Amino acid sequence: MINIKRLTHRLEELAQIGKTPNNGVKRFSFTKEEQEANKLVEGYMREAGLKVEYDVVGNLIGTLAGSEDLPTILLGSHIDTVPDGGKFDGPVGVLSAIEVIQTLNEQGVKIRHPVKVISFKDEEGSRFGFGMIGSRAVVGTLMEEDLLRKDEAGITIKQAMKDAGFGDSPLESAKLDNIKAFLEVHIEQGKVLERKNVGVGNVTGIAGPLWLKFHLQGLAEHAGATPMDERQDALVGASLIIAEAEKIAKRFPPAVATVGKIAVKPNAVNVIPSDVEWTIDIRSTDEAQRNEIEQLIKQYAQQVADERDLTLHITELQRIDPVQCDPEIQAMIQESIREMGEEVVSLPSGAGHDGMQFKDRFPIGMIFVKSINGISHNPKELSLDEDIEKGANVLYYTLLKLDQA
Ligand code: HGY
Ligand code: MN
Ligand code: MN
Repeated sequence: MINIKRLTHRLEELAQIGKTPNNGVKRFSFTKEEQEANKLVEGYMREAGLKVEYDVVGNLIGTLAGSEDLPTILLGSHIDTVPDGGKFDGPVGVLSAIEVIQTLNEQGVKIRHPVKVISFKDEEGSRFGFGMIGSRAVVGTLMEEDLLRKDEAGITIKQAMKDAGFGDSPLESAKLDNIKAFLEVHIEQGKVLERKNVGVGNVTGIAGPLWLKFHLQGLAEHAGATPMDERQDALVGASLIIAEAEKIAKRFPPAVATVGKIAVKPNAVNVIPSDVEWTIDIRSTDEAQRNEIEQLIKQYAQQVADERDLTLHITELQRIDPVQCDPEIQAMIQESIREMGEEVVSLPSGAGHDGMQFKDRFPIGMIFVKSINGISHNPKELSLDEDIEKGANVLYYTLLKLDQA
């Protein structure tokens, strides 16, 4: 069984890096906080007996040689965060994987397949509005033009990558071949496990996020001197579209749609807004359903723009297909949960994860750890030690089953 004291101590130590005033965590990719966090995780990987390296995009990779010449098993998650995130989203997966390898080495258990533990670069997409840079690179779908995306200071991914000491060889050099499967432990970030009163769960599939940026252009005019029926008010237009997006999404449960970011220009009390930019994050485990929601929102937005003499531009930021977790790996996870005397609960993931990038390339499996009150992407994010211990032990037993398969 894994050493939960060591695992939770490392979680706590990592959470100190990028700490925010209200006890959250902010570690954006290619920043000094994230680099510092990578250094710490490198040390854990070495202590676990992993050979440490970085690839061209800055994925931190710990490798354990297998006793036989077989395809590689990938483990891992991410340590980058949303702007004011919790300390469990990502690190629970990276540190559980390291803990499992360290435990196996301490027990002298030989693993047949080579194993790579990866801390994937920029899973969240918080800094550049384009996520999963590391997992895309690992399967060769990260393109040069993707690196032209900019953060709010106008710095491109390419520049940030270079400034952090990466990016000095072709992107293709990050591609990993001959992979058997990918296994990830992650916090649920929802309320299902809590409602079912279990600490861990088997993930059946991952909802696909579609991120769109809406830009509505009207005309800046004097707030006092412009009659109400002669305005081209971009913000009133945007608010009608945002409210309708929620109504549309509610017609298609369990799909979701979220407006998370908005910017108004010129953003002055006494000026009618000329420009509004906002994002919509639409998710469903059913791609056809997600496409229907997308079309309905876009049609309504164009109708509002036409009626109010506004100009509408919609940019696609990212479109990731929903993915099913491999049935055989799910069975191994369920068996491991049963062997630990826990009730088996299977559930889909509303949140996106790196495993989505591996769709149609190699099988994936995910193990969820209960989130208290289902809160995540928030400093109040919390998972209990006993549940984190269960998640890491399920990973331990599942890895052994996968290694024998
Ligand atoms: O957006 C997501 O679902 C994940 O947290 N990156
Ligand atoms: Mn995550
Ligand atoms: Mn997240």
